[in-house]
Formats: sequence, C-alpha cells, structure tokens
Amino acid sequence: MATKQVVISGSGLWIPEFVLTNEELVDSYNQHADRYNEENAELIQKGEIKPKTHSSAEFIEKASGIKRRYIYQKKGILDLDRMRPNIAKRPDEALSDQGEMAVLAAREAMSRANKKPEDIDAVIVSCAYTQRSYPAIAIEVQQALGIIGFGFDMLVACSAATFALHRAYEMVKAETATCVLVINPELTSPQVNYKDRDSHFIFGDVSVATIVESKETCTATTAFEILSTKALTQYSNNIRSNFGYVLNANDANPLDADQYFSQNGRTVFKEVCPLAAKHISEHIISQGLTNDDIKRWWLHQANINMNQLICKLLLGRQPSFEEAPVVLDEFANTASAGSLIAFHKFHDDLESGDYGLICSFGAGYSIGSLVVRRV
Ligand code: CO8
Repeated sequence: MATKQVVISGSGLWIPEFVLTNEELVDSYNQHADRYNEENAELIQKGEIKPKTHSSAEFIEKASGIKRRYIYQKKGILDLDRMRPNIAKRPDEALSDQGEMAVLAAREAMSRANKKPEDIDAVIVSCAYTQRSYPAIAIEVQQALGIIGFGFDMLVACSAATFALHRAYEMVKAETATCVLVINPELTSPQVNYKDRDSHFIFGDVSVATIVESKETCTATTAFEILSTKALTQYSNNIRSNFGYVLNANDANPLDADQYFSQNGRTVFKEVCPLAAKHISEHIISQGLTNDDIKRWWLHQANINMNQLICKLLLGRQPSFEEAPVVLDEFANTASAGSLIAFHKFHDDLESGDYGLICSFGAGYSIGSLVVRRV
C-alpha cells in the first residue's frame, strides 16, 4: 500500500432539539408497569406471568452513568398508549430523517475541514440501522450536498463509526478516493423497547460526521493523522435485534419484544470489557507505543462502569475526565457515535505529536480502534 499519510481533518455533531430525562422515562415506565399489572392481575395471581417491577432513575444513573438523552422525536414515547416515537412518514421526494440528520452533521465537519462539496469524492453513511435499504442514505446525502463521486451505507452496530473510518482510511491510502465524508446518523429511538425495564433508558439519538483525507490536501487548523486501524469481530447473540426485511414473510409482529434491541447486559459487560482491553493494548503495542503514551482515550460510550473497568485494565488506575472524557451522562449510548462525540468535543487542547485512541465495542461483538496523532 502507498505511504500516503491520512488525517481526520474535521468533525461535526448534530444534536436533536428534544431532551428526555431519566425521571421522565421512569415515570412513564412505572405507569405502564402499574397498568400492565392491573390488566393482568388474574394471570399474575395464578403465577402464570410475572408482574412488572418499577424502574428507578437512581438505578439508571448508578448502573450506566446516563442522566438524560437527546431524542429525534419525543412525541409518542411518553404516551402510555404508544410508548414509541411518533415520526411522520415523509414523501419519497423529501430528504429522509436520517438523510437530514446526516447532512446537518456533515455541514459542520466540512466547514471545520475547509472542504467544499467539490473537494469530496466519497460518502459513507454508517450506523446501527438505516431507515431503508435503498437507495442508500449515503447517495441521498451525496446528492443533497452536491458531491460528485460515490457513496454507500454500512451497518456494524456499535462499531459502525470506527469501521467506516477504517474504510475511509484505506480508500485514501489506496488512492481510490481523495477525501471521504463519513457520517453516523444514529437514530436509535425507534428500536428502543420503552416497555422493557432493562433497556428503556440506554439509548439516545445523535448524528456525527468526520472528514478523512490525505495530509497533502489538508488545510484545517486542527488535524489528526490516523497511524493505524484495527478491527475484531466475534459472534454473539447477547446483543440482538431480529427486526429486518424478512419480517413480512415471517408473519412476525414488528412490535414483538424480539424485534427491538435486547441484550444480556451483565454477560455483555463481562465478555466485552476484557476483549476490548486486550484489543486496545495489542493495537497500541503494535505501533511501538505503550498505554501510558496515549494522552486521550476517546472510548465507546455504552456504560460508565465498562469504561472505568477497561481503563483500569489498561492503565492500572482510573483515568481523569481529561484523559478519558465521558459524554454518556448527557447523550446516553448513541450506538456507534459515542466515541466520536467525545472526540469532537474534547480534542482542541491536545498538542502536536500527542497520541490518542478512538475505540468502539458492542454488538456483533465488534471492536474497532484507531491510533491517531495530532498533526
Ligand atoms: N430500574 C431499577 N432496577 C433495575 C432496572 C431498572 N431500570 N433494570 C434492572 N434493574 C435491577 C435488576 O432487576 C437487578 O435486580 P436483582 O439484583 O434484584 O435481580 C439489578 O437491578 C441489577 O441488574 P443488572 O445485573 O441487569 O444490572 P447491571 O448492573 O448489569 O446494569 C446494564 C445493567 C446497565 C445494562 C449493564 O449490564 C451494561 O451496561 N452492560 C453492558 C451493556 C452494553 O454495553 N451493551 C452494548 C449495547 S449497545 C450496542 O451494542 C449497540 C447496539 C445497536 C444500537 C441499538 C439501538 C437501539
């Protein structure tokens, strides 16, 4: 492969206008649980089904570090007769919801990287779900922004953002593209089961974007060279959603619990933390560096306790907020976008030559990392 140096030259973040607090979520869930128990009192009494127990805002914050989340469309989620977002269907001629989220984050990334549409020749939209299969959201975004070249969508759950950055890096290295716009419009709320106590609090909506290009074409004031990328996948059913295009042929009900996100959270925690720590350590060592050389850890944002354990395994101590910034309290788990929100918000203070690590870990299982150095 050519020796071209590849940089991240800009990032963008779009935040939905609606905020949903733990307290609001818990209040509606608890009303739902009471109503469910009342309606099923007989079956519960006979021991045929279990009653639903209350959720708690204190538990959520302690178990996950999440205090609130941004939501694309709040209407409908807290309505006891619905408990799912109410997102109006748009006409085929209009920009799709994810297309719009993507464009809004992309504009900021392009502006920070000093890039015009004519400077970009590839668009990757990569996230946990796309709202349709085709035409690709990336091609729609390409048209909306006036970019000439090619675009495609990718799905890699929690590692969608890092794996897309890997592809962009390889494309610029191989000179199959000169400047790649990577966008992660994470519209998670339609896949959250707000009637499930174990997972109703986990996710939020957001969109992030990054520009990846050659160092030679970079004119941005802040840029990070991508020194190396590393990916790992290992099959697991512990995080799963059965929702997909075969649904109609299965005669399945799209509102059944298995059509939504579900997980064995404890098992995920136990299995993914050591896997992620090993992956990260091996990646850093492969670059002739040690964990202590890394000035900033832009880690996946699924759970605060996971990040603390991974950092303990890597550093033998708890990192400061400055070393491993956390955005979970404000954004919740935003599927693949979390590590890039942290990157976007917390990179300006690093000095030229400082090393950082971007890493995601989650469903699949999938783990993706990038070792970067401030230019
Ligand atoms: N309120 C009050 N109590 C509760 C609640 C609640 N909401 N939920 C559970 N409890 C109770 C349990 O019943 C249990 O009680 P008891 O001890 O009496 O049985 C107790 O609290 C402890 O329960 P857990 O063991 O389940 O609690 P944990 O401490 O393990 O915390 C977590 C639960 C937060 C889920 C934690 O296990 C975790 O975060 N694990 C890692 C999960 C993770 O990172 N998953 C990644 C998922 S994201 C991903 O991969 C992206 C997928 C694609 C995007 C999807 C978009 C929709």
